[in-house]
Amino acid sequence: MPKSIPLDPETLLAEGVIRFSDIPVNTYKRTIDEERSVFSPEDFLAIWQDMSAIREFETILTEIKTKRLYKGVAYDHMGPAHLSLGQEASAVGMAFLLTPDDHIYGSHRSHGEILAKGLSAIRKIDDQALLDIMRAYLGGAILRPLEKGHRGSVKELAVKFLIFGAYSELFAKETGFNRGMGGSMHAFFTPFGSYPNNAIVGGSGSIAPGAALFKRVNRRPGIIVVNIGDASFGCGPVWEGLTFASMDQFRNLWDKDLGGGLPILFNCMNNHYGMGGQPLGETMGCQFIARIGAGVNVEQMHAERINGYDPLAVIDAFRRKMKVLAEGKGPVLLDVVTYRISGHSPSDASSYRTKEEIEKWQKADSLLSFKDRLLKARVFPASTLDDTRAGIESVVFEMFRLATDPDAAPRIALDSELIGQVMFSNGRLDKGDDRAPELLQDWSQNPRVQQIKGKVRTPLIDGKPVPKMKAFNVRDGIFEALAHRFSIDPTMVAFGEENRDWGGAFAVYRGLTEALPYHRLFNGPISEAGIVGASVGYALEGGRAVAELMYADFMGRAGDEIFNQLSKWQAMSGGLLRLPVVLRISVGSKYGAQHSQDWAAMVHHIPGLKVVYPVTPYDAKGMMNAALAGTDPVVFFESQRIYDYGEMFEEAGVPEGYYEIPLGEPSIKRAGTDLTIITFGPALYTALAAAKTLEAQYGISAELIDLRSANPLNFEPLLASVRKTGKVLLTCEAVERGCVMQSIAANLTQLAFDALDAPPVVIGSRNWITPAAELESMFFPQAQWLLDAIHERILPLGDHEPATNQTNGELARRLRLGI
Ligand SMILES: Cc1ncc(C[n+]2csc(CCOP(=O)(O)OP(=O)(O)O)c2C)c(N)n1
Ligand SMILES: [Mg+2]
Repeated sequence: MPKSIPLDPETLLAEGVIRFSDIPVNTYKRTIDEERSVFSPEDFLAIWQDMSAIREFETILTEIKTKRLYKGVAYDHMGPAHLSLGQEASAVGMAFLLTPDDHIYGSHRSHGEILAKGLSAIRKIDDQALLDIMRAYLGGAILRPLEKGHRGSVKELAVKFLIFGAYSELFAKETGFNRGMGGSMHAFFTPFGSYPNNAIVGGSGSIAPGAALFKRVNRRPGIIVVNIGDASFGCGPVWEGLTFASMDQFRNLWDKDLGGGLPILFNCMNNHYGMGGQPLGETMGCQFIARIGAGVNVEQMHAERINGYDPLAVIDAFRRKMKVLAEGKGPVLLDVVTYRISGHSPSDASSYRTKEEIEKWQKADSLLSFKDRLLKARVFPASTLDDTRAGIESVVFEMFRLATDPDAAPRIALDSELIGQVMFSNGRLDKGDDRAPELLQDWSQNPRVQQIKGKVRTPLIDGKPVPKMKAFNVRDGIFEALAHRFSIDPTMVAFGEENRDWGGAFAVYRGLTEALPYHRLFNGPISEAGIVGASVGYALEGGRAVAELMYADFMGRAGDEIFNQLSKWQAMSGGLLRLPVVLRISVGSKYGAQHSQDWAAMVHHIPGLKVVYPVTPYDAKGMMNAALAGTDPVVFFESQRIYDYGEMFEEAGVPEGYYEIPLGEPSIKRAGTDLTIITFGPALYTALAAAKTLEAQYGISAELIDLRSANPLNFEPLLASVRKTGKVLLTCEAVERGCVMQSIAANLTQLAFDALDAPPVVIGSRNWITPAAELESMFFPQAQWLLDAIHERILPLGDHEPATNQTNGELARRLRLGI
């Protein structure tokens, strides 16, 4: 189904002006008396209580960080504490109307948001469900110390649970929401609808649109709120998230019954400071964060500036904007004016602002003014408000005390393997939902499937190699794996640049356009961070995403999303969240310095990612099948150089049916006895050519092993081979310095030193920019280089005349020059 968006020169070249509409600023004016028809007295009291809870929670932390003592309880909190004293009304206003189906994402300064969201959720969840949540969560570990002696209601117990779980998380205790693996800047509790908070400021900006995408695609109720600081609106990923969230296709091209624009509200907690820099008047030029909405889409994101010192103004805005989102007219942007009275962190001396300024905001304090208004309107006598505040303060203090108690709130043992155990979930997930997967046609009708039917899946046909045009190739292998999973898992979506009509930049997706509706395969904006970030958000919510980067060199544009987000959230959640994302990354050639580099080593270095690089049709299909059946993030490298290669190793050919190749198992592509050659990526084919020459010209039998996976990796087959041959050469097409093979070589040296006749030799590409296509043979390892290196450094090859300099002396010279 091709899209149809006609471009007419007459329209596009016609004269006109672009008109903007007014963006409301602090327009809320209702009195408490007027609000009595909207809020019950219990509502007013709840707002007051929640603001008081946050105030006390943060006050205790300030004291503990600065004095290590609060009301007789001594505690040394070593980690960070970014406090939000002053911002209570914004947090409580934000959370008040949200249900547990509405999910919030945030930043390093989110204690108040987590508490507000939790307190609001507790009011909306019935007692039995609350008990079920608390009993099930971490096997009841958080609940257990609280149940003893609790005499109040279930809801009161849940409030304790929330505060104890939050403090415990901050203090790195096992009774924390994330078993202490998240900490102050990353705490969250999904059963109450609070999702990952990000210490990479603005990080949630690219993730949250993926969460909203999940809600739309899978027709789930609720909205996504992403709380972002004002200074973080300078972050690229936030802008990419805005772009992603506001794509016209949601309303123009996607099935109407999905509900239209993404249900996401970008909520700027605008306290007017970064750490000390000021977006207003110094580091940004928009003056009002709300103005940004005007540049994003025609509706200007329904942007408004709101008085975040008045919880009722914030609630009023949320009420109106949630309606906008329900009507499919999202995204929305709110610019919530607030102020942090506390420093950026407790060590902050606030040297960047005056005492007078802080005093003015203290005078305008949202707790004082709200109380004052409630009293003036005679909603409650002062004693009711005072008692409520004292009551919640004592609960907060008690939970703080309990969280510092090593018996009630222990830390994981220092010799525990827990952190190692949560790095990967290593699970299986056939489908994320029981719905029937949405497909537009039967696969038998699909042109790509029909074309593949006529292809040869074995290495030979009539005893001869299969011509390229007829061979079932690497592309086809990946396609078949994707088609299979799309047919099983209704939550699976794929997106990236030029993914749909173009069929993916390298035609892997050709045929999927006909088979899948827009919401399962679509073009993202040219926003690598936005694309990878959205895949993270989509998976955090329970879906399976396949994101694509057109060239490995573009990983830089999605650096944070790959290195800090995709990789870390499973472990930072204490193993509670899963991240079934396959990030397809195509490695280029012939396109010069910025389109032809293999960056597998970068992700190999990052804990929490599975990194694979299959280069045969058999491996590509089997490993993609495994990646798509798992629950971990897999960075799946593909080489443009060999997309159209047929199967050359698997005698029986590539099965038509489903099979998996476990990630982490190297593959012996050719057995041998004299020398081991280990490859990663398309260097397999270079090494194969070298192995053939070694045999034909020098009578040397080389064992050829394709690593296929950099992490995890079973070293046993490598060690068995090296123990047999005593000699090993490793090669890949990444530049030699710091490449994956260096680390494999170092490990082999440690694990099999006694069996080696010579040190492992690594041959990668030169430590240069990738030159023009015409000069590539100077850059990428050639079969000749491998022969020369073997001759010079591993095993003299009789009368072999080296054509290139692969000596140790040359290696040392290059190292000295840094090239
Ligand atoms: C990517 C990134 N850059 C810089 C920092 C350091 N940092 C932590 S908080 C902060 C200021 C953020 O300001 P804002 O977004 O307004 O949030 P606020 O702290 O005011 O809540 C900075 C620069 C960071 N954590 N992440
Ligand atoms: Mg700020």
